[in-house]
Amino acid sequence: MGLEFTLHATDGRARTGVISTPRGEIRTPAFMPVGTAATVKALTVDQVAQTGADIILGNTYHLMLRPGPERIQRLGGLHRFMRWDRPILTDSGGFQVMSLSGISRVTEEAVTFSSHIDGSKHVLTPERSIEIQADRLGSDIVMQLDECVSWPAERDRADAAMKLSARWGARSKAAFGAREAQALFGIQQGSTFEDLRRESAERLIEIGFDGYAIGGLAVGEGHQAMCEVLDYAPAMLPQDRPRYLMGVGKPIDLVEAVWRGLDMFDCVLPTRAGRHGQAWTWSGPINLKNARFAEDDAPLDEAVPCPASRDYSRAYLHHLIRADEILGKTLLTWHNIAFYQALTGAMRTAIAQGRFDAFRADFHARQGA
Ligand code: PRF
Repeated sequence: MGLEFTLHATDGRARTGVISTPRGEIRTPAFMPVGTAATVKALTVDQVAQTGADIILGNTYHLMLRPGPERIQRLGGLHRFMRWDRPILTDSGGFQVMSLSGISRVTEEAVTFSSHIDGSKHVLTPERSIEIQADRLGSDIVMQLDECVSWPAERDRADAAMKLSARWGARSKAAFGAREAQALFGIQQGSTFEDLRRESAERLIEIGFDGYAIGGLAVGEGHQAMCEVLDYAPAMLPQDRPRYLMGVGKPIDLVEAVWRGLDMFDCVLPTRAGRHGQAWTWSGPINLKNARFAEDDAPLDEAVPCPASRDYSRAYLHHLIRADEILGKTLLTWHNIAFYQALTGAMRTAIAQGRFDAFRADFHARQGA
């Protein structure tokens, strides 16, 4: 077993605990900044670490295309390559193929796709995805290859993708074998069909994983439909293993998912939207491009323990973003990641103190959501 998961407290369905890996501890609920191409865009690893992030996410899809997994292995693995010595979770590639590549084709054997960079053809099997993640990159938490259908999905289509994902889960587990220092997560699919979600969970539990992800959400169904799935899906997964909601989300999505029993999250939103001037604060989201910040001398959010949140005026950030200065992207990304870490930290404390319902109500009130 490549990781230990210790639950410290529960409050309703919400949980707080620690995932222990050989590279360090991950406090849950945890938000993983996205480091797609061996970088959390616009930040140094020291800045990422300073926000309190325990783990970051990397992408098989991007790294297999550029600079190539074999090259990263020759350079000592992904941790050494990018100078991040804490845990890394890598996504398996399938989802990025669907969302980013040109033509793609899914068969029982593999997903075949053309690169979004140069159009070159590539094949990704469950076994090759494991090899890239576990052996070449040296990931700490490896995700199985899966097929995520877009929304809305016809039942037959969602059923077939769920079953293919389960078969790929079994092949992933066989390829992963028994590893001491690395962990393998299965991914539940089934779109918004409760019985398909249940069958998916049962098939994955039968295979046996170190942790379980909920995939196939935040693909266009909207906040409410996602919450409806999260009302039943987490309870289908083992209580004593980490539950990871893939590609989610806005701060309010995280709060709602934690309330329903999720432990881990990743999303490009704080980094991507940050580069475009969007910032999240304890008083709600704001966009620094807005003219109302042109002469606002206040910092972004004094309550967030990050230089980007405390030491620069909104007026200065407004100017940097309007002028498309690199520093504007860095500071907004840094602040947003620090805010997400402050948010998961506050949720951990609220759960430990048995006041998560009050925290959630207060968060809704302050975010105007
Ligand atoms: N599968 C994988 N990665 C993902 C997803 C998925 O379903 C999602 C869905 N929101 C984000 N990232 N492998």
